[in-house]
Amino acid sequence: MTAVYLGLGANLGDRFGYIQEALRRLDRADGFRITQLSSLYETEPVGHVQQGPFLNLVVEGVTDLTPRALLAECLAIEKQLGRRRGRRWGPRTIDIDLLLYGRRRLQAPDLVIPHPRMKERAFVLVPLDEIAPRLVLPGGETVRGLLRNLKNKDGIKVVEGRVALADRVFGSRYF
Ligand code: X6L
Ligand code: MG
Ligand code: MG
Repeated sequence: MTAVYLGLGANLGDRFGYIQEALRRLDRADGFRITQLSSLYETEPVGHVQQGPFLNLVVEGVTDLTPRALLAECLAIEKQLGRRRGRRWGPRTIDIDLLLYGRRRLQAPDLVIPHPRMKERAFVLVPLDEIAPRLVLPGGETVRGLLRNLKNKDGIKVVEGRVALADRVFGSRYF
């Protein structure tokens, strides 16, 4: 069993509906179980700034899937939830990024772990710090340390706390 962290984002259509459905489908997938949710954040778009605001959160899970099998599951759920691949970094119904897989490093054409942009993204580091402040990355950095060095932590606000969110998505299940 390996501890993994996923980043979810949505900025098209019923953003919360897509996030909620993605969380439920991930948790139901064979070989993967959610162990913690961050709060839900509304965040200003980064990259292509001419698009609507995102809802973002980070999920902690445990898995006995390989990184590649877990990636395939994430991509399948994106597809089920209507994601269309348009221009790079364009708007999406749901994006599920594999951020960290234990302390492993992986560099393949279609899968790079740790996620190459996570270390400078407030919309990843702020929610990750909430659920795993002392987490150590493969390079030895802590999430808390990366966040301390981050220049721009603006444009992100909590829209629902983690307890209320977990209750809304998973009912009375205890994390
Ligand atoms: C220069 C060049 C500056 C590229 C930034 C930043 C590219 C972020 C891609 C960049 C650049 C990304 C989300 C988002 C995207 C999200 C919010 C990406 C991929 N995904 N903005 N922008 N949340 N707030 O999940 O992360 S596109
Ligand atoms: Mg992404
Ligand atoms: Mg992605």
